[in-house]
Amino acid sequence: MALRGRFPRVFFIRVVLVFVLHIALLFFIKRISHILKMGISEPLKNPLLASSWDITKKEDFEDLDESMKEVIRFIKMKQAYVSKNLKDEEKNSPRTWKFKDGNKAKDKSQRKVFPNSALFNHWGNDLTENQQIEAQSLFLEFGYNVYLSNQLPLNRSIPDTRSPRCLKKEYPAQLPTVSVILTIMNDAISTIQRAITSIIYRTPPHLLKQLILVDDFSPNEELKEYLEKQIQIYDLKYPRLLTLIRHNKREGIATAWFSGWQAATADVVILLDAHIEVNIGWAEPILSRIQEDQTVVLSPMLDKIHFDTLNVKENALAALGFDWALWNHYDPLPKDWYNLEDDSAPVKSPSIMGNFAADRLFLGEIGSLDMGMKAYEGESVELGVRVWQCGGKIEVLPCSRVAHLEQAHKPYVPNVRSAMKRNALRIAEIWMDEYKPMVYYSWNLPMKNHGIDYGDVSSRKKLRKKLKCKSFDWYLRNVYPDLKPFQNISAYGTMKNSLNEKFCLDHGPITADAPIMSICNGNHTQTVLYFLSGELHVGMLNPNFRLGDHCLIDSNQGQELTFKPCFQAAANGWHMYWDFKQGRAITNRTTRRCLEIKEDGSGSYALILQKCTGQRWKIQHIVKTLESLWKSRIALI
Ligand SMILES: *[C@@H]1O[C@H](CO)[C@@H](O)[C@H](O)[C@H]1NC(C)=O
Ligand SMILES: *[C@@H]1O[C@H](CO)[C@@H](O)[C@H](O)[C@H]1NC(C)=O
Ligand SMILES: *[C@@H]1O[C@H](CO)[C@@H](O)[C@H](O)[C@H]1NC(C)=O
Ligand SMILES: *[C@@H]1O[C@H](CO)[C@@H](O)[C@H](O)[C@H]1NC(C)=O
Ligand SMILES: [Mn+2]
Repeated sequence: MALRGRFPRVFFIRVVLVFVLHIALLFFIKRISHILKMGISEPLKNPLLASSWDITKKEDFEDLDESMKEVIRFIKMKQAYVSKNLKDEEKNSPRTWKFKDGNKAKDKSQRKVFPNSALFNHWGNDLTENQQIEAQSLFLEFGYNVYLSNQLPLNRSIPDTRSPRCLKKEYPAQLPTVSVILTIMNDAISTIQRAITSIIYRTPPHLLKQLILVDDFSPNEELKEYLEKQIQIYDLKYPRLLTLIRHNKREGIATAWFSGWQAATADVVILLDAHIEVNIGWAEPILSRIQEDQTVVLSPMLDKIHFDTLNVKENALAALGFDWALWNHYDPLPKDWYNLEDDSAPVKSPSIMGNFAADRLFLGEIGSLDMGMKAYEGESVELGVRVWQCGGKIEVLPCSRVAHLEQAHKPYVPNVRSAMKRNALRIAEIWMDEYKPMVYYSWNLPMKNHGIDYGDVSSRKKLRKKLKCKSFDWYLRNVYPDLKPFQNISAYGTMKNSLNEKFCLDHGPITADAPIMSICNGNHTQTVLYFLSGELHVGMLNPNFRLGDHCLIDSNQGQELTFKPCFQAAANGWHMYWDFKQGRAITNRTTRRCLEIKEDGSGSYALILQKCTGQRWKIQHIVKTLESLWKSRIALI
């Protein structure tokens, strides 16, 4: 009791000290990552090192990427929380705030420090506040639950997701050897080690010739040193199995694949992310299929490791397709496949599933990897169209299962969209012939003077010629008929009225049934497609537009306009055809009434149909080459 008067000050000093250490810890995790200096299965410890980082300096704050800003906001939040509690303490509040690490508080339901963080939706209820902060900062750093990953055994079992038919299959004793290549980009050590462990345990040892790690200049600088040490340890048990390649700058996935492929010596290469766990019997189906046919490029079927709980969920079997922006998505299984009535049969796929296997020499013959592809995104489609057009094929193997850790966000891969846009144009220019405008439409770019540098494509075009690769038209007809081209587009992009060019025609919210005018913002809801037929589609370009797109129609009620699904409007004979020439009025073909806008008194505009008053419209991009483009084509739809 005598100590009571002094207690708050002692407590305060302790809190401040622990805070300094905490901030040091958070920056340490980002900047130094000594975490790495552990033995293979030693649990990771909290590295507490001092750091001179001063988060109060504004310009430093501006330099940080968003995720680190978020950490700092959290720290500040926590500081506010502590000082509040400190006052409580002084007021002799019964509430005490233990600022010590430890699992003591397990019995109590913990306050959520990050109520809005996706990490804690289904996980982490029993973590102390300090543990929550550590877990959250690791999560922001890597995009998945590294805190939990660090605690799970490296050799954990995961559910066997193969169909019963797969278990009955027998594979030849003699199979090709394999070099497994793991590409690393800012992956956590324990996650990489779990990938390595699963591969070593679940691949027949006499077939596993190499395990090559390609580190694409991960930001955690000591990864290389750490991995080199690890390799020495692995070498004692598995001589010369592991190899490490580290890029000196960030190259992107295609070049990382290339580096791995170049270092490989086995018959077959399998290229995987480093945040995976291969499942039982994963390698044999791949190796025996390639033994049968060296021109087939394979993707193991990916199951999902949840980013938060790290539980494995079986994914439904699918092929991997893409849209005209060249974003990948899962496609339904082909009809032919169902006819086989065998759920272990390989699935023909338009593209690879991010991870793939190939005969090493065959991959070289078709140009290995396009190192002109930068950063991340698009490489699966590039490989997909190249393999098919140049004489190979792609299959997904239901009996080969690899669990893939999803990332809730991708730190250190800033601006995925702009990388994708650039890579998509590159693919379009090299491989897509007269269909390349589809990609430009989808990205709402003009065909010329778009200002996007997609690199030198001449050597890849030469390669295509040398290999006598087939056309993209062939690819669409024979491999991917579900990818429907937009035909007869005469204008695309935003649509502005001469009355006020700050406003653009806008679809509005997804559920909207009438168009609005809103301040031009480049949002996809403001892109329109105007067809030669006179149809005016508003909103995001959709390759299956016949099902999903919205057409502007006259509701036939006074001045009002409305949206209807285009296929429905066409089927019902609704009036959906508009006359338009660039810089002119938009008129109803029947009544000659005009689509115009009217100020509503509050500075906004409403769209109306009225007697023409001379308003003019402009659509951003006009298609000039249309006639010649389609003249010789048989309609594909
Ligand atoms: C993992 O390794 C430990 C230690 O070698 C062993 O006791 C355990 O059975 C292994 N677990 C699995 C699932 O293989
Ligand atoms: C495209 O336009 C041409 C020429 O006007 C026409 O013959 C063809 O049917 C149109 N195709 C589609 C799919 O509307
Ligand atoms: C784009 O449109 C969507 C859907 O209407 C909306 O939620 C979003 O806020 C818009 N973005 C911008 C930058 O206006
Ligand atoms: C054009 O006017 C006719 C006659 O009023 C009407 O039935 C039709 O819906 C209108 N169509 C468009 C696209 O405005
Ligand atoms: Mn991945």
